[in-house]
Amino acid sequence: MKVKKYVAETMQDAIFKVKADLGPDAIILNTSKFKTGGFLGLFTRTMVEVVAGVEEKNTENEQQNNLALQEIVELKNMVYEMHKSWENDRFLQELPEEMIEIYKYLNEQGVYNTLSKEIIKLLDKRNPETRDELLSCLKLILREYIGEGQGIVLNGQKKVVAFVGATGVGKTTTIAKLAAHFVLDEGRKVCLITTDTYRIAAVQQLQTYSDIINIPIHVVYNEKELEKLLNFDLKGKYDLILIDTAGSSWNDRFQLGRLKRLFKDNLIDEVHLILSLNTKSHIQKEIIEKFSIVKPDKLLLTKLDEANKFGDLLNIRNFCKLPYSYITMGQNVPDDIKTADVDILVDYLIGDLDV
Ligand SMILES: Nc1nc2c(ncn2[C@@H]2O[C@H](COP(=O)(O)OP(=O)(O)OP(=O)(O)O)[C@@H](O)[C@H]2O)c(=O)[nH]1
Ligand SMILES: [Mg+2]
Repeated sequence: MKVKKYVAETMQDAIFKVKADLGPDAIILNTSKFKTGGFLGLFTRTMVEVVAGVEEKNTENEQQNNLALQEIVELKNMVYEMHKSWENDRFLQELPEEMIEIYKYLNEQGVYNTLSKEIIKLLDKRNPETRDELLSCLKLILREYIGEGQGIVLNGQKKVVAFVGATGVGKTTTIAKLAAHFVLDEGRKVCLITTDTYRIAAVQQLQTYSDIINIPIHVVYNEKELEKLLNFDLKGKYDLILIDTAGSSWNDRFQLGRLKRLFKDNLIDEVHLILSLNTKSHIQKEIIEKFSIVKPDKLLLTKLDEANKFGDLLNIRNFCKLPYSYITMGQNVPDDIKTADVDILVDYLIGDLDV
């Protein structure tokens, strides 16, 4: 029991103090009066002293309840895991050996378990009879999940395309690769804009590429300058304008807010959200959610050369249906980039599958 002493001028005040401090369950253990103050026995005041206590049973109970709840949650999780593994075993038992191999392979590639199962079920339904049939059915299913890649298609149109993404995913390098491709392979008039004015080196980095490819570059500091460039100074002069942006952490609301303001006037035809494939799946999900603020049209995947698993090519589909535009697989400008051809992506995913 928690016991405390309260002093007040009246019993009522003392009890009020007790209740306020110990709550309605408090009990009075002792009361007494005493005199205080005054001079030579005059002007003294009579005070009331109350000793009250409250059972600490409640907090102990609360702790016990919390412990019990925690145990229940742990037990529930255990049952769920057991059920999952039992279901898994049953699921596997009913499958032919080659399908089990494929299922395991997809799991090793980091494909979400539910997604692997879904794919195996679809495969099983198609009832392939030979090994070749099995592989081509699997490829067809994966193709459907991954979807056709959609690079930048000009078809006589002039386009403004912006690239956004987390810090260091390869935005600037990818823009240089694309600029070189459109200038050298397609003979287009290309111009670069950078809004990445936070790091001095960032402008310099793009400037170096623009010098090598021999195309103009503009640096803009705010949305007004961007609007002026796109609406007046550069309007109609280039087949393709590529916009680089400052990398922002997906938690950086300031940078994301700035991006949103930059893009608000519908001056941009396509926004590509760049994702590095060496980032963990659950973080990809967060990044896609955070960057949805700038309404990306396509996803561009970088650093495939650094990834050792390719399950995310499918996992990303679970939370985002935007088409893949390009993939990059190295630091070399301009070579290490390809349109996100669905067959190439399927090969990345099941290239060394042997059933
Ligand atoms: N291995 C590999 N490295 C790449 C690839 N693309 C870019 N990089 C490297 O990744 C690093 C960062 O590239 P940047 O292009 O500066 O990335 P960014 O997104 O512009 O970075 P910030 O502007 O700082 O946000 C550089 O060292 C690039 O060479 C790729 O496909 N594979
Ligand atoms: Mg950059």
